[in-house]
Amino acid sequence: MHATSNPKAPPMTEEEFARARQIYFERCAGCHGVLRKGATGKPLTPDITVEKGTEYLKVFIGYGSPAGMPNWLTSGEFDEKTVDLMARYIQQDPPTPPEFSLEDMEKSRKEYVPVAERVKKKMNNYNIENIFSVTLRDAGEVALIDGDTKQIINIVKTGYAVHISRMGAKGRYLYVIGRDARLNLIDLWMEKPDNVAEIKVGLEARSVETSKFKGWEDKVAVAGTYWPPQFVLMDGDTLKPRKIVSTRGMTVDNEYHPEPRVAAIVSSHEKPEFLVNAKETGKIWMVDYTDLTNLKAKQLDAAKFLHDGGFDSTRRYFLTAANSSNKVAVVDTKEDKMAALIDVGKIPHPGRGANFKDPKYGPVWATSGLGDESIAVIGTDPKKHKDNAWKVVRSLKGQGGGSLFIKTHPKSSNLWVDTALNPDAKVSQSVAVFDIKDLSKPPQVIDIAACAGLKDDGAKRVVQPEYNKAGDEVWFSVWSAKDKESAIVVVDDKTRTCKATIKDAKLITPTGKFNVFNTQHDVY
Ligand code: DHE
Repeated sequence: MHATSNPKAPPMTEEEFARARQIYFERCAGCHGVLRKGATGKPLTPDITVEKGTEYLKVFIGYGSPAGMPNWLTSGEFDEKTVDLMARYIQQDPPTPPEFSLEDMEKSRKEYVPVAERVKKKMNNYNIENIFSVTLRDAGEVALIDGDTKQIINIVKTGYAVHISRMGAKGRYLYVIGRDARLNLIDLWMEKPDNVAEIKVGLEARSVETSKFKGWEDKVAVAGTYWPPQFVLMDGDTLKPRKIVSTRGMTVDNEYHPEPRVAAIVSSHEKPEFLVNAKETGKIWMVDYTDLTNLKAKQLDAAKFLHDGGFDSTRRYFLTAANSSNKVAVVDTKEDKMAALIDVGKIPHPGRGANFKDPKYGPVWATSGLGDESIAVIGTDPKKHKDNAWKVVRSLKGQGGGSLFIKTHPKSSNLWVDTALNPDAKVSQSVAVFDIKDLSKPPQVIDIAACAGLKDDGAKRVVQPEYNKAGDEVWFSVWSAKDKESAIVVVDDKTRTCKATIKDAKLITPTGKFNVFNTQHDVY
């Protein structure tokens, strides 16, 4: 049997423990933390879970909660036995995974095509700027889809449950990071775009970015890990690791935290710096990448727990969610200092957020959230609209809690809001679209899953709007379990009608979609 320090914890065999540990890593650690100290999800340390007991925990795991805990049983992802296994597992002591050094990283690194042997110019006829990199979550792959023809260009092997794709500043290399911390470098100039390099940067990761400041384009790449809690700076074209920086340390409340996971990273347009969110400490690191030997980094006190975010339309200010504080933190990347901490709705979750011109309040950035239906619209122009800057100028009412992403485009007057994690299937399968020209009107609700016309009864969660380069199409994933059919639905932005559905047996669990041009230039 597996030995644990709390005698009241239910028994488990070593075999059960090993299986549950793997499932926990794949499904739970992202929200609850490797050490189970909690962040987006509640803390699950044995002092709490043993008190609650197996039966209570099973209900939560099986049916989820409106605040964003997935319904693992009723969605078909876990069976009864797995729910029972996980309810017992989280009452055991959390195992501490090993550290991961620069040497471990270097050993894992592969250069499939060394720089000298790479193509010297674009060797294909694709309109690269309109390619979409689509996460095939449970397949450990991304699909590269031609945004013009809607044809799949290639399915590229990547890490497990890829989290995001980020485009290099020069528009050639695509950086793709898996939850298992495998980072792939894809060369879009190849006749058939594919991997040219790969590295494992830790055991669990969510974020990657490259240098975008003028003169430094793609020279340095950075990847942040959830475990170990650190980030690594690498050469942009070979992924050779150069410097690891640990994020362990004191929180904004001056308490030590052993696992401050690295959440969103963005690349400053104002200075040769990366902005790195350390989730649990609530600190935003500003890392100067010009001298890796004498590394200079400044830490700004924001709030807990930092998650995702993006720039305002001028790309000077970084707005990021501190989701357990129900706040949005604003960093001025020109002055390297906090500009504001703004109270918003429950558990803000912007993705990269949405920038548009509010007819009454001027330039704004908006976020929806997991915890309630509110959409916070925040003024972002301290020069010409000083009174509105860094204030919630309006709160829109979306379809409900469980919203993950919000999106618009400079050429559009629509603001699209998903509700992918809402427990009501009707809500999770549809999206709300607001008319930016008249935000007093209630949103139109569009049943995107119905457009996909899928033949089976999967979860069909509609997730993450993403525009094409021209800003006249918006793409949605219709996301079902890996043994069910999924699809991508393309909506005509002007008419708000479904224009195309991309279906293919290889499109397994599509979630995030990243348009090359929009990702390269931080257009959202
Ligand atoms: Fe994400 C962005 C972490 C679950 C799809 N997600 C991010 C970022 C972080 C993060 C830190 C910002 C990266 C950046 O900008 O550098 N996500 C986490 C989690 O910890 C969490 C809550 C649980 C987990 O175990 O991973 C989680 N995320 C999910 C999903 O279940 C989603 C819906 C489906 C999937 O593919 O896993 C999902 N996350 C995404 C997407 C983005 C993202 C599509 C990028 C949005 C964008 O427009 O930039």
